[in-house]
Amino acid sequence: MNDRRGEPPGVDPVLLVIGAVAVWGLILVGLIVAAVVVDEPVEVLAEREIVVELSEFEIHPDIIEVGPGTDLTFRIENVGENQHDLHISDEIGTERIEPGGSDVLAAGVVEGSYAIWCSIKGHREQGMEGRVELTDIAPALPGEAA
Ligand SMILES: [Cu+2]
Repeated sequence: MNDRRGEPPGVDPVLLVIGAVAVWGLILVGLIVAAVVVDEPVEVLAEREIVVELSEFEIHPDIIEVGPGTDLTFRIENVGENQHDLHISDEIGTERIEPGGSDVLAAGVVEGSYAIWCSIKGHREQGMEGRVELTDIAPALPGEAA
């Protein structure tokens, strides 16, 4: 019988080997995935311009469905009576748009669904929020520019 009570506490060497192999395996998989992702160019299958209207307190249309590979541009019109803006992330968005004003936001190729919102304090909570939804097909939208 193998009595290990006399040995210093530690990890079984077999487990160490298994752990090392697992770690190297994960690193290898990570490198392969990174190489594939880096090598694959973003394929633009369609360019779409969507007219989005901002008002108190909504974004219209609030659901924008686009197909894979869509290079999306927002043409934003503030039809409300207060300043508004349109954000697609915390970092990316328009400046504040005056009532009656407009702006253009190039959102780039849609790679997944995401939220859009007005970043002015309290506006998102009151309803100025929408979503870009990535779908298999891209139906024509009422707000779409010709
Ligand atoms: Cu707003």
